[in-house]
Amino acid sequence: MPAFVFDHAWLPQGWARDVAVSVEGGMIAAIDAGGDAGGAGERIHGAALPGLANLHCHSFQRGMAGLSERRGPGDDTFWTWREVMYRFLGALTPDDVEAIAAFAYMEMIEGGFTSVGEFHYLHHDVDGRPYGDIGEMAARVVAAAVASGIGLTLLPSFYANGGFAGAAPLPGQRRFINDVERFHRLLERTRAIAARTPGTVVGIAPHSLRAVTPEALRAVVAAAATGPIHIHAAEQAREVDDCLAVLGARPVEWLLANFALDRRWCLIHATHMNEAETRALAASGAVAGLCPLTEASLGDGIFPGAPYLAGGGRFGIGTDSNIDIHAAGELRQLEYSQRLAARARNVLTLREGESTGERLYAQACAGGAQALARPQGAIAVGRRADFVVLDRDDPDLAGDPAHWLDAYVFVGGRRMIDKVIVGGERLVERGRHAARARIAGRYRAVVARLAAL
Ligand code: NGQ
Ligand code: ZN
Repeated sequence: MPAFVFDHAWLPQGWARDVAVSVEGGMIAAIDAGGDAGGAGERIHGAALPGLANLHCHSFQRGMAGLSERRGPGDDTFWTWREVMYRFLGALTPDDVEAIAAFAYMEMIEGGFTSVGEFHYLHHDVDGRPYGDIGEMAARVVAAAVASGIGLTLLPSFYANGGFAGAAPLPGQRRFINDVERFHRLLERTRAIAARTPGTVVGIAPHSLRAVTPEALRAVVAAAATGPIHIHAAEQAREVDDCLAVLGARPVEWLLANFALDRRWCLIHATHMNEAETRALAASGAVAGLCPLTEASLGDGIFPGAPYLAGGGRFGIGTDSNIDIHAAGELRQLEYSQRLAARARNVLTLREGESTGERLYAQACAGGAQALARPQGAIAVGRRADFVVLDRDDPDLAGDPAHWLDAYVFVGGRRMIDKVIVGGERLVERGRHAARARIAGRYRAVVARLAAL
């Protein structure tokens, strides 16, 4: 029964000193603030935060980071980026997918995330035919998570159509496509694969209202009695216009009207909402899956953050395209986008004197844990023993702890991360993952091979 004694730890009630934490089966079994775990604990010279969940990720896209930053012909938009992305994924083998995912997951742990929600749609071979094992790619994602040590919520994506109104898939989408019946076979196989790795959670991810018809969406949701349900919604203005034209309502409006959105649901992006949608989603209990760095990278728009939080809305954060894997960086971008739009400061707080860093971190912890159905997000008994330990010797942590979350989110970011502990296991020391050399070596070979194609 390993135990740690943290110099400082951020408990639900705030910062505490000399916090002894004992761990059983990867979970926090006891906490003694001001104690020393009977002298048995390992002293950790640092400031421990609860590990954050990364609720939205397409891990393979890490392999094209930096490859879509040249101006294309004509207007360069989300839709032209998507063409580059489809060309990139057309070359990936299962080995490539596993190597890229392992590298992305390792960077997530180094960057302050202790679990990931993989919104997984790269299911089939390059010609669109399922692999001999329909769960081949799911198994690769699980293997990558195991290699890195990250907690995994696997969200097999249901992708049936190339666009609204049941449009036929584009050639670049062949690898994603299933009908309802084949999706259920894939889901069953994914559950069997995941069951071999304890702690892996499986949910479902109908890709978007573009990629599934209302009837097919109803069938897939009805068949999933429990577990998370994630869907992309209202990321791009064009998607809102097309949805209005075909379904007669805006994407979030349509989902609210047609499904009982509750704690199981996570709407990814939810960027373009009117006031009524913002209010209703905030009151629903569902989580908005915000991916601020990707949303900025892709030119999506700005989430209506202030009214959503004022209405009690829940959110978590995701790294989505993995252009820059950085927990603190996501939270900073979230607040900064709001500031640019509102021409104001400290927009995502609710009370005078409140720390923006603390509010963002606490809400993202809670929303991420809910959306991924994982017992994490707080240093508390019964939660997973996941800790992001900031370096106590960092000069920006020499002052009052009341400012430490702000220093982490807005000033130091990942530079401040010294250790990361996942399920009681120390995976990162001095900011580096223990398996970095091996995982990075394999990833480097994939990057070199893809560049030579
Ligand atoms: C995705 N990414 O599934 O990877 C999408 C692009 C689409 C974002 N929406 C594909 N950021 O939406 O059709
Ligand atoms: Zn996405």
